[in-house]
Amino acid sequence: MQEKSIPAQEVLKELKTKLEKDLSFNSGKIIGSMCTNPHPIAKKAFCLYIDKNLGDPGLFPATAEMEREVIKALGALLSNPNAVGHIVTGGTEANILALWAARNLSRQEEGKKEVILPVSAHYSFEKAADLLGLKLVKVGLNKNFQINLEEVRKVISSKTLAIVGVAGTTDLGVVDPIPELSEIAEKNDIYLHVDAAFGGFVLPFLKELGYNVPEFDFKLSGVSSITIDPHKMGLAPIPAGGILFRSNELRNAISMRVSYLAGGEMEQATLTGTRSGASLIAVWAVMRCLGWEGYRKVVSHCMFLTEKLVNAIGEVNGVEVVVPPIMNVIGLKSEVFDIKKIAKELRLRGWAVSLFPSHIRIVIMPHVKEEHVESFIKDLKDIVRKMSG
Ligand code: 0PR
Repeated sequence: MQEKSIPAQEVLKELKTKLEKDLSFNSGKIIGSMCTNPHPIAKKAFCLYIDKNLGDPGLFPATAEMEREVIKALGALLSNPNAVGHIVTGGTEANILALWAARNLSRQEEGKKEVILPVSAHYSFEKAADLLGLKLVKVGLNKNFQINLEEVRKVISSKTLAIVGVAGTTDLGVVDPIPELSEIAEKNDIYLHVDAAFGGFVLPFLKELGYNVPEFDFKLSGVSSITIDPHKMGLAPIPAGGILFRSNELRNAISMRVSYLAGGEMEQATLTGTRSGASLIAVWAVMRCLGWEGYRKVVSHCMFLTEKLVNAIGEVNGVEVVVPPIMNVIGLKSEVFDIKKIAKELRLRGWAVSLFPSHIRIVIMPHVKEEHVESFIKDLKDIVRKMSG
């Protein structure tokens, strides 16, 4: 950093040039990300209330009250208006908090260190296990890319601390059989966490839209906690993840009292101390502005475009979808071409797709418009045609 001050106007100009290389959601080229352009009201609210700190709720009691309102609303969306929890930095923190609670709840029971989860689970569980001294027991998938229940039953033992099911996997948007996992968890008295970081803001609306959606939430009595991220399909600015516990007793397992704060004594159950109130207020604002009706429309349009893309892929020789998509996540594979080469060609044409070991992931987020999908299809067809010739 230089010694002398620089006028703000100049710094802003500098920022503009320095950030030119970043992609923008508005370009429509980001077609493999789980984040999107935040809703305008969320951006506005975020900027207006940037100074709020939920780490000292005594200073910001109204913001803290709004967090309870958001959690109650998300709880209602997930079939439990009595759920408790927090808006945190993202799905990673939410997943860590869930396993932290599970570990603390079973602290008395020596040797309970294993977490059973599908190989498709997000890498945040690796971080959680490393931090918490837990061992991940990874289970394979069935032909529908869901956790293999037979294997789950086999690996359960007296060492099992928790089971994780995913409602909207990172790579394919697949939903694990949560009703069966819930039954298994209850029968064996094991903590069940559902990672609906992406699916939480999709599945309830798909259900209302008449799609055949499997149960995945607190309606299932074995579900202890759920991750649901507003900064993915919730149209909120980063950072905004969500962790919901079935009851206060579970949340209390990770809560601690802090007595010296300017706002007075408080108790906290998040990883971070100081944390953004603006994020939470932005989540509140976008939920209020859209209402469930608004989210339903967003999801409905994303699914319309997803289906359009799937149909178009069906017409391209040599490429196919990995599995018919349940939500707005599409896996693209090929038995004929090198999928990495297709990804490379797409990227050369500016398409920011995700690349998994054997497939390309496309996510039709709200910033992806019909013309973007059409132009993507055109490019895909062209690439495949050139590769065939
Ligand atoms: N759980 C699931 C099922 C996820 O898919 C993700 C992230 C997480 C937890 C962790 O959430 P945070 O990243 O909020 O901590 N899913 C996306 C992924 O890894 C995140 C992402 C978002 C990646 C935008 C790229 C991107 O441009 O693919």
